[in-house]
Amino acid sequence: MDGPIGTASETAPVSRWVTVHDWATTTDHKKLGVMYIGAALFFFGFGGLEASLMRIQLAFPDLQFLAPETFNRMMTMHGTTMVFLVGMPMLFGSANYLIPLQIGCRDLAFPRLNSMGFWLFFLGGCLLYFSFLGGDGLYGAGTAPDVGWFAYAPLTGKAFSRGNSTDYWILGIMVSGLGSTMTALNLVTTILCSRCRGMTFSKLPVFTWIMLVDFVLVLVALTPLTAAQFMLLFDRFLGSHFFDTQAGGSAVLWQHFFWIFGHPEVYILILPAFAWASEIIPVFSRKVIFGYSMMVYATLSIGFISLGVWAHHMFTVGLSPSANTFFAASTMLIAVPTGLKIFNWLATMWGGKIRFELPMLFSTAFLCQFVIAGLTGIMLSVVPFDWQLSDSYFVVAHFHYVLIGGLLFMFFAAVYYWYPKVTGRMLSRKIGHLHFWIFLVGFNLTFGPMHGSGILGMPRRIYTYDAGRGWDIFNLMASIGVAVQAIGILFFVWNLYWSARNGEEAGDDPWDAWTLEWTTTSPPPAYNFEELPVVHSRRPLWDRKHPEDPDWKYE
Ligand code: HEM
Ligand SMILES: [Cu+2]
Repeated sequence: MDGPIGTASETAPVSRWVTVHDWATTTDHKKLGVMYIGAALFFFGFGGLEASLMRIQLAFPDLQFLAPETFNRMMTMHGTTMVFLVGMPMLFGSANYLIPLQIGCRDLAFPRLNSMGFWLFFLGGCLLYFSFLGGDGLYGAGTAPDVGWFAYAPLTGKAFSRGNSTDYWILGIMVSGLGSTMTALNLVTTILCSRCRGMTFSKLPVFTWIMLVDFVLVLVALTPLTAAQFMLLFDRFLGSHFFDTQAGGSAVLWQHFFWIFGHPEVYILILPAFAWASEIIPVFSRKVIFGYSMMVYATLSIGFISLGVWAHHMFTVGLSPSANTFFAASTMLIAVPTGLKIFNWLATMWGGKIRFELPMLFSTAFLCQFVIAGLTGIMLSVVPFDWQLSDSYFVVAHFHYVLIGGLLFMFFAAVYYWYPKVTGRMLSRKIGHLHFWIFLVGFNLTFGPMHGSGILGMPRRIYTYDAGRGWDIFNLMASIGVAVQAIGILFFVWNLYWSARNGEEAGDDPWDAWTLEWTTTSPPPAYNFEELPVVHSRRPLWDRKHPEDPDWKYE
């Protein structure tokens, strides 16, 4: 206690503010990466709560748990949140954190732009949620937006959507989208310009390759959405009639604009899962990834084709038969490169020394569930089948198998894999197994039965239903499944918290991995590398560990 003024005990509260200030003003890609992931989990809490409320309402026929208007709001906020405020930050968070480490540089090309991108994204999300404090929805009642995450015209025109909740939806997503555009541009520039010596495009880790394609998609896809949102604002406030069918506008025009964004968006959300799987599966199979260049070309063609298939969301709108045929065929075409990837991951595992650590466990579940999602997707691309099942619970089942069975399972895999790098500690294996098995059961219990209720004709976006249509048991199972999933998620969150303090020390390279991020300390120092690395192959760390048998001899 005899030190100078401001000894430890006196400065403790001050230093907490210093920490907050540090994070709030940081331009370090690693801190921003962690903040993106933190924001994703924050909004995931809201999105999950909204989903749970919907599932409670749908657990039994004729329930009156939520009012119809409230159900619409929960559905809109859930979909919008999960797509823009959970899926997107997962992408940007992992890319922000990992790409500079993987390509051997010290930060993104524009560090301050990176910080601005994050804060715009985050404040856009907050703006959307401020609507709960009084946005007024359809018919001027209530608060949060209630027009669906797709905001179909003419429902979103001034005539039907009174109050300002739709404006919150437009502006919140626009602001957050502006941030995403900046960050995507920043990451593209970084990958193009900041690679370390020797890191040619043929040596780029598959993760970074897939992310590069993803950011280009972000740039291409967000633009039509922003344009459409401006047009909608003009309709609502400046007397234009883009989407006003009474004055020569077109409601189908909105759908075209929206889905030219919306379909690639689905690939924007799933490509990170492919990127994580392409790092994790080889490391835990102790083999190089099978068909590196095939993986890259498959990613490029997925990115390309995904821009041309949007109208499969509009098969029931009444486009011409030739348009429907074209979009059905191009949709089926996407199955080819996607199937190729699945084949390559399996071939990577084939004959490998597989270690079923948690990241691998989640990846294996991802493979199984994603195949189901892919198969139901191909079924839906068949036009007469889609006429029957469009806007039914079959579709809800299909896209949740993509988004949860695909994206979320691989997100968990990625967290278990890279958490040691970020924190210096391992996640608990015991809690992790509880998380895995409980969540696996809960997820399949929730969304498996929806295929059934969908085939039996249950439409999506209904807030209740009569008994005796054969839907009851499927709905009850789905709602119980949500409770099970929630327990799984609680174990995950508990694991994140508990292991940060009590986890086993990780060391720099706990999985015996191969890419550059594992050459730094865990957590990495502020400037990543004291000396910028030089690489000679796709697995620089393998070369360093096995100088007698390096990869560059074979590539
Ligand atoms: C935690 C488990 C989840 C449950 C129980 C759940 C449940 C639901 C329900 C009941 C609907 C309404 C379906 C309808 O009436 O059309 C829905 C819609 C939707 N969900 Fe989920 N969901 C979950 C997780 C997710 C995740 C992780 C994502 C994306 C990353 C997601 C994306 C969507 C989208 C985009 C919609 C469409 C909303 C709309 O049509 O406006 N969901 N979900
Ligand atoms: Cu689509």
